Amino acid sequence: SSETNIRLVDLDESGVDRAFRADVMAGLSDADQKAIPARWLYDDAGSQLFEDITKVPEYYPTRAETEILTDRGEKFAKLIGPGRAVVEFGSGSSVKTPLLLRAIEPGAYVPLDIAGDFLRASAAELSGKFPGLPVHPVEADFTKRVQLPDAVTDMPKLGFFPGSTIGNMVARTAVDLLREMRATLGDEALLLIGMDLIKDRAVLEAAYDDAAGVTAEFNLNLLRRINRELDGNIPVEDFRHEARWNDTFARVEMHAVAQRDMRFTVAGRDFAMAQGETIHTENSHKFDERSSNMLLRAGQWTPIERWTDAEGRFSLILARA
Ligand code: AVJ
Repeated sequence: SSETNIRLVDLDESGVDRAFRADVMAGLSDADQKAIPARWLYDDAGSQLFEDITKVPEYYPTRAETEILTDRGEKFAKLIGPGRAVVEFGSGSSVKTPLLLRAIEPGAYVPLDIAGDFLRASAAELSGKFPGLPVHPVEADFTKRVQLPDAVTDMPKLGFFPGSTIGNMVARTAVDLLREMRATLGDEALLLIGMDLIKDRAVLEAAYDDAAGVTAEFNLNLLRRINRELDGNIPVEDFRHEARWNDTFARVEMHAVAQRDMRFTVAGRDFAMAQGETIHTENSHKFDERSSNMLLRAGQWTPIERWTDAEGRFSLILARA
């Protein structure tokens, strides 16, 4: 919708992303635990590295979710029915979308993403695969309520939020997002959402610390991005990637661990780190049946069906408004 011409990225006079700088400066200044929000992992290099992660043998979520989407098409068709506008939150380059669209005979497809060029390119590619399906890409920050295109106003909606991206959020933020989705999608809506499951700690930690070192690169790329975009001199080669299961919060945490005492400068400000101190860069929360139901209920959604892959590693949940 061209009438909503919101500035999604706010650059200063020298081209620096203000929100990125603010998050990094605040995150590196925290005396208790340095931390930077995970969304900044996804610059062009980071997005490519995440694509590479989905192919390493230890990272099971993408394959497990794809298996569910491939095998349960008939069940989706029966419970979801035809004619819904499928609204995908953070569509990116999703390879999973065609599996869903093929199964359910949608009335329209509305991919939402903050990365506009990427969004339009993948929307065009998807259009080619589904001639006759109206596709209405919307460049938007889907963490807030989104005004959907007029063309889908009268269609019931199916929200699609695969990948366990909800797991990147702490409970409070996840609940806020689910409620915003509920407001965006309306009273008749359904939501199909991926949530990764709690499992053996060694399996979880390996999934976020693959032997080939792709996840390590993904994590340390954030420090490289800071150096490049915020005029920093963080000694990236003196950091080690760590994936750590936090059992209290049921999440895998990614940290960048300083290997020696150090000082560095970012955007004109000096920082110090002691050997062993970390920068916390990502949370990936894992769920069981009860905790996922609880989260959905808190976010104003009622779970109606759940599916897992054959090995029981990952869940795809259908909920109604
Ligand atoms: C894209 C958020 C689903 O948490 O599993 C993968 C990101 N980080 N390996 C996840 C990620 C490290 C991924 N999500």
